Amino acid sequence: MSEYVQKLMAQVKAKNPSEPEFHQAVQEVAESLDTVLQKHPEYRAAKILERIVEPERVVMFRVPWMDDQGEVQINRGFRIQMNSAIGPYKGGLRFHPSVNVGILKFLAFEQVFKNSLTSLPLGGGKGGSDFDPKGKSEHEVMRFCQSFMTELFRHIGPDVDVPAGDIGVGGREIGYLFGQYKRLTREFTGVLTGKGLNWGGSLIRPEATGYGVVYFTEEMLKVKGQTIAGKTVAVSGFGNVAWGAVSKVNQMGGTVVTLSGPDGFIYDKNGVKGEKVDYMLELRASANDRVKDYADKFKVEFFPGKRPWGVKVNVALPCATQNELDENDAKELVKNGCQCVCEGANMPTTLDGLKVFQEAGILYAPGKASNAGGVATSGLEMTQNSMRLPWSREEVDQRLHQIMKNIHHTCVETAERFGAKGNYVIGANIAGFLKVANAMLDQGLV
Ligand code: NDP
Ligand code: 2IT
Repeated sequence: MSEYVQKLMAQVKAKNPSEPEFHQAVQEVAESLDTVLQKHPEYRAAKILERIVEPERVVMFRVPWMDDQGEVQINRGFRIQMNSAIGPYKGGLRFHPSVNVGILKFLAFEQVFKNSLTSLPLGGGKGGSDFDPKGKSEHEVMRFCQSFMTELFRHIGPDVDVPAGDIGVGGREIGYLFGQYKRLTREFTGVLTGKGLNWGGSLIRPEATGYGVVYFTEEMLKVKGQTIAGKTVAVSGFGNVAWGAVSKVNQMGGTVVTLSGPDGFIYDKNGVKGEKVDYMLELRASANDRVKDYADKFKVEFFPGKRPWGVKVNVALPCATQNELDENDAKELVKNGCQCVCEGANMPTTLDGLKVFQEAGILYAPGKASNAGGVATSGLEMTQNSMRLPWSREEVDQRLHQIMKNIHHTCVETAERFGAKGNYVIGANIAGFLKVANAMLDQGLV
């Protein structure tokens, strides 16, 4: 770590105590940018990175709602408006009991670079609540969403900030949020993405993140003269991203042998295929937080309390949540011959895990590059909303595919240009940074 990065990290930690995920995300990026900042003193002089780590705005609010028993409940709502240098703030909403400012700041920070990589005009933001959807009734979820939007609506807008889904927020929640936004503003606009198809949503958006991850994986394997066809794949999670990834791996002739949840992982040696993929949607909708139900239903092995990284596979796609793959997991994967790790979740690999992959020289893609297909397709949804014209499935999928190929090319080309051939972390961080940094320089001291 250079002196500059050390100093920056000391400042970030002192100013943002108790936010370990945010420190982790900043450190990964800052280390990657060392050579750029040395070559280009203008970024340092203008304190671009020091500005990027400071959110443009943080909104935190009370979300009161009443449960089915008539008891008052209070949650906390947030929106982090991180960076608007290249477009309106864009990024998902997460509803999970673990949500706090530090987690949302790490996600918003990652989102800035990811959105820059998509080549679309999207700034970065993230939001959510510590609301736990687990075990809540339909009515409770609706009342919560309505109360959440009753405050959030004054901070967002189709040209200001456009939220979408993330963990715990899918099509149903976006529907309730959109309905309330419309009542409050009397406007029907593309203020949220991930909308239903009958009211401004885009085809392929539900599948987009997972599809994009697999398109990116295919590009990485191509560099080594290989394809997904015939490969065994470990997937973690069982939510929206995992589902899209499993569907696309199947289409491309690979076999997914694991899924995971907070309760453990399942091993299905015949592959998560056909009706089993549809069953993933049921599991997610049940909000029971259990992947064991899959093992019971399809009579496959279940490993309670374990993560799927000890299984022998060619490819690993972590699609659940942050820091779900640590140094030991990474060593297990490498030892068992895994050749490619492509992140569907945001920051699923710890910094120590990441070093293991890099030292082993296997293909490794950071989420901000490989999971950008979700937000990119949200960008395409915004375009369709502005045109008031929906595109066909083929058109959206083809654009998504092209965007993922372009991001891959950008990562490879940038890494090589800055002397780090094959390092997707450095490629993604530098390319994502340059566009935002130059826009900030153009716009003066903002
Ligand atoms: P879902 O809510 O659909 O699924 C989340 C999955 O991760 C579930 O299996 C969930 O189980 C599990 N999970 C969540 N939190 C934890 C935890 N603390 N410990 C263990 N497991 C956990 O979310 P998505 O599929 O949308 O999101 C998955 C990942 O992908 C996240 O990192 C998200 O930020 C990222 N992502 C999502 C995009 C999108 O468009 N949806 C786009 C790009 C990235 P449970 O909830 O039951 O705990
Ligand atoms: O992490 C992410 O990129 C998302 N959750 C999707 C954000 C979006 O605006 O579609």
